[in-house]
Amino acid sequence: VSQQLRVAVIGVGAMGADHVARLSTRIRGACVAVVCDAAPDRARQIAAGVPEARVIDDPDAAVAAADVDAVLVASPGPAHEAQLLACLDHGKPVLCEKPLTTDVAAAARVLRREAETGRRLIQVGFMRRYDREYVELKQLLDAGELGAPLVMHCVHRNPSAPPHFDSTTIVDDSLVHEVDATRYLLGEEIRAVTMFRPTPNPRARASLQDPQFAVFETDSGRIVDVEVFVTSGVGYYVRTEVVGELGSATIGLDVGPVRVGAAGSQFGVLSPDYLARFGPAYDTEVQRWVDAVRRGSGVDEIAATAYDGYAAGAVCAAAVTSLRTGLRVPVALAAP
Ligand code: ISE
Repeated sequence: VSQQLRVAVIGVGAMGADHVARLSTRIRGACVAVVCDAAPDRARQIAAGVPEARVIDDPDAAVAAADVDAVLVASPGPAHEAQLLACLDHGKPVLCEKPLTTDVAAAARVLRREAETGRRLIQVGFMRRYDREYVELKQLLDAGELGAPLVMHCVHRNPSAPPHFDSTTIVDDSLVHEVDATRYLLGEEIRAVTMFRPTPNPRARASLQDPQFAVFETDSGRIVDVEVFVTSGVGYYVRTEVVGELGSATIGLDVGPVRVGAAGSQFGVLSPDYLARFGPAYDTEVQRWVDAVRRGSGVDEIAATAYDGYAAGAVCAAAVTSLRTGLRVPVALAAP
């Protein structure tokens, strides 16, 4: 690895473009060497803002390029498997945006191939693990300050959904964060999922099941409920409460300063979107990935691994089945 970590960013939609900006301005020890996107014009437009970056249209060639040390995958989920396998074939560390893949068999193939390399090369972009409040909540739980955690309540609201979102995408792209948060914070697997279908938002596209309501059961019998509502029309609002034997803790209240004015008292302004709400978490995540790769360990120690990505995918697959059938669906997981 040369002094600067030379990164290829594959997929420069909203998330990938944000990563390009981050890598080329705020992150120390890295630069964007290559930009790649299924829409070549979009790649050119983004690369134009980064003097040292060039465009390679073919993702395989972008991964293989001699001046690329590591890869950041931010393409749509269904494209991830092939791009991850290419990274593994070339022995290049990769930070892959969630979801790892959009089907469990593909995730298992990726996991197997990574094991064959004998190294950890894949880190999955569950950025909430780097959010200051999540870090504090995790420390609180690990230190036993709430006693045994018993129940967790999660709220996940977006102002609006991208046009390509259908009811399954809500599970794979949005609910998946709560799956990782549950596994990470509680430190155990989810053994079953039941999905409920509340009255759909009349303002949402017809056929979109939004909001969705999930109930996870963990291996030890804890219950986690999640409201996901991606067409809330309001703001970006992610809140988590853990209830333990000694008390409860809530993060994500997003209250900021309390304002009092002619209209009465009002809490702070809601984040407009996830890039604003989790911006600092993304910065920390990418900086720690760059540092870990430059040190020679392919992944950061608190990052989600390929196995975490696989397990989250297995829970999401069960959730999609439950969304269709209304039944409680057990999660089938291979051993780590
Ligand atoms: C988006 O893809 C994300 O990852 C955001 O964190 C999530 O809140 C949003 O619902 C997804 O669409």
